[in-house]
Amino acid sequence: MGDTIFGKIIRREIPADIVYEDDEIIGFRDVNPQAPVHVLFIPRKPIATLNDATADDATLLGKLLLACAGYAKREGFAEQGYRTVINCNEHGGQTVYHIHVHLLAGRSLHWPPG
Ligand code: D5M
Repeated sequence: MGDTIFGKIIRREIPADIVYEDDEIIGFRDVNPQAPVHVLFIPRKPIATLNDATADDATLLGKLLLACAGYAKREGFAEQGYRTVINCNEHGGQTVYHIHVHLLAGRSLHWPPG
């Protein structure tokens, strides 16, 4: 796949407010926050969309979700609640083609989303 702005963040070519990092995953604040807490968790591996993930990525996808939950617990909003979202392709509202999990928290979120 082609490079994306998230690839540049991974390689530190552009700045980001990084709040979590391990050898496989980076978490950073969304530039256009939709809630008081809005963090994106991405794999260093450049998977374009959820459709492009394979069985080989199952553990990595699980780690992405666990990274979200771990962050929520450490930051103290896990009990109050939060939402994780993966947008896929045009109708899902995906704009950056490097798979990412949105972690949204800090307010009561509406359902269904628009
Ligand atoms: O979400 C893509 C998200 O990525 C969207 O909420 C804005 C955010 N974004 C775009 N560029 C940046 C940079 N440079 N830093 C942080 N956040 C960024 P999607 O699900 O693809 O619509």
